[in-house]
Amino acid sequence: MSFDRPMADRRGIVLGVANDRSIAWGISKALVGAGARLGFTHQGERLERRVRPLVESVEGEFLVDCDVTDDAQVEQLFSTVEEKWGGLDFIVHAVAFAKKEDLEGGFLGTSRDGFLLAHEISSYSLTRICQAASPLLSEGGSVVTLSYLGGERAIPGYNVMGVAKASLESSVRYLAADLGPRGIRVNAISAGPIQTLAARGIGGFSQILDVVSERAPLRRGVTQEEVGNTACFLLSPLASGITGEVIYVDAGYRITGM
Ligand code: NAD
Ligand code: IMJ
Repeated sequence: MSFDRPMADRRGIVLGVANDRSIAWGISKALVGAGARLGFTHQGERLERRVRPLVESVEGEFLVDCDVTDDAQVEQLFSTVEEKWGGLDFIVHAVAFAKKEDLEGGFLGTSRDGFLLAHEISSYSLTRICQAASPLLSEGGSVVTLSYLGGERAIPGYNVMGVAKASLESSVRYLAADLGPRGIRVNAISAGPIQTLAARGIGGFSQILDVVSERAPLRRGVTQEEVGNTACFLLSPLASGITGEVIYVDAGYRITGM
């Protein structure tokens, strides 16, 4: 392994690029810098227009439509991977969704529908993707997903997404246990708040960023680039002894935040 280009010749897919502010895009840029070969997915035609130029700018090798709730699209994604590459070294899962109405007010009012939708997209999709990727994943393979502190603390407004993140983090441990004997690692990054599409329109988001800047040991928030570099590390052989973990990239906020 080259310390200079730790991802040289490794092939992986990135799920969750919506625009150039997406955490998945920060991760993609770090991976390309480390020498990785990438394939991408987008969700629906509307996002394709925005994502295609980004994919082309890093010489992404394919871009396929993949709504994680659609089994046929998930199967199609891995048919494409098999056809293009015949195998897979890593996966970036940066997908989450809950109904807007479930991210307002309290958790108590969460509907059955809203609960199931948030869990299907934000948690089960990781297991579904690992399942479908499993026959293609190589020894030394690595999977990274994105979580948030609201999965372990009750953070105002995060509500059903917090419950889904707790489920996602637990899924990381069970998937790590199942895939570990084949030399495949699974980890989560719990990122501090970052201004992305998934953060836009969330009431009080800039106050949350202010609180982080005041209380975090580093006295600032984190960037897509910092999350990208950590993901790149976890996906690379540099992290070969790390699996089933939740790694905090939050400027230390978790250890001092109230
Ligand atoms: P983003 O809006 O850029 O990315 C979310 C992605 O999820 C989008 O690309 C969207 O297309 C995709 N998605 C939603 N439903 C989908 C579906 N049914 N099928 C396929 N894709 C679907 O926002 P982001 O902040 O980059 O979010 C990426 C991840 O990071 C999420 O898991 C989020 O929970 C997590 N996260 C975000 C923050 C933050 O403050 N922004 C902090 C910690 C963790
Ligand atoms: C989201 C909601 C409430 C509080 C929040 C967030 N805080 C942070 C986020 C404090 C940091 C962002 N985050 C970590 C997410 O995982 C966001 C997920 C999300 C966002 C939306 C907004 C638009 C929509 N559905 C969403 N589903 C999931 O309609």
